[in-house]
Amino acid sequence: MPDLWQDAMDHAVTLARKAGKIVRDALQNDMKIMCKSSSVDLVTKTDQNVEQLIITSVKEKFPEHSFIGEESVAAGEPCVLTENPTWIVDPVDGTTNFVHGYPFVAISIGFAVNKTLEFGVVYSCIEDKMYTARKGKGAFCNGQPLQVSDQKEINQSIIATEFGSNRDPDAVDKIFSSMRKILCLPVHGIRGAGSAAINMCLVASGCVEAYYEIGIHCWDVAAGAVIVSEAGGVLMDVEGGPMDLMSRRVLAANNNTIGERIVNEIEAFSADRDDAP
Ligand code: LIP
Repeated sequence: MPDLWQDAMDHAVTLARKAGKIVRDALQNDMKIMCKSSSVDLVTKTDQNVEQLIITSVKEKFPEHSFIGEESVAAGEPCVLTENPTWIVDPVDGTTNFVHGYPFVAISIGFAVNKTLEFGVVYSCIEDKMYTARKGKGAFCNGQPLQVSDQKEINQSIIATEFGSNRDPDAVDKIFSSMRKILCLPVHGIRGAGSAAINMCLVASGCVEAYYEIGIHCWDVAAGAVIVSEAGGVLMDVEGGPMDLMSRRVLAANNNTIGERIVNEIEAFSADRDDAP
C-alpha cells in the first residue's frame, strides 16, 4: 500500500537540508540577535528566515496542511494541534548555541495527522547528521538504523537534560534539585547538547539513556519523539504517564525501567501549556 505521507516526509528532508545550509552560512556572518519572552530567550533573523522558507514551501506543495512554527507562534499565530495534517517546526533548535557558535544546532520538523505523530526529521546541521523516522518504519541517522541503548541499570547510565530559559528562582531550585538527585543515584554523568531535538536523537542513538526537560515547546520535541520511539525508546511525562505534546514537559528514555527511575527523582513543576488560550 502506498505511504500517504512519504511525499511530505521527503519534502521535509529536502527543506531541512536547505535550511541547514542557511544556518551554516549565517554562522560566518554577523547576526542580529533579538529577545523574545526574556533576555535569555533568543531569536535571530535566521530563525525567522528559515521558518518563512519552510512555511512558504509547505503551503505551496501542501496547501491544505496546517502549520505550527516557533517563530509564527512568537508572532501571534495560534498554537493548536487539530486533526488536520500539521507540520510542527522549529527552524533553529538550539538558538543560544547558534548565537554563540556552540556546534549543536538543528532544524526540527515533526508531522502529525489526527493528533498522532507520523514522521520526524531532525537535521543537526553543523555535524551534518540527518535523523529521520517514519511511524512504523524505524529511525535512521544518515541512512543508518538507530537503536536505543539496552542499559537497564541507572548507575551505568548517562542522562541528558537542560537548564532551559526559565530563570524563576523556584523553578531553577527544582531543576538543580532534580539534577542533584539524579547525579547522586549515582549516574555516570549528566549531559546536555543545548538542543532538545539533538538530545532526543542522542537517546535514539544509544549515546545517552534518557533526556528530560520542563519548559520545552511542542516544536522542540515533536520530531524527536518519533525518532526516539522508532529507535525502540519510550516517551512519558516527567511525572510518569503518557507524554502530552502540548504540556511543555518531556521524558524520553531507552526503556521504561530507566524512564521510571528518573521520574522518581524529578521535582516536577508546570509551565504554561503551548495550547493555552
Ligand atoms: C531550546 C531547546 C533547549 C531548551 C531551551 C529551548 P530553541 O529551543 O532546544 O533544549 O533548553 O529552553 O527551548 O529556543 O533554541 O528553539
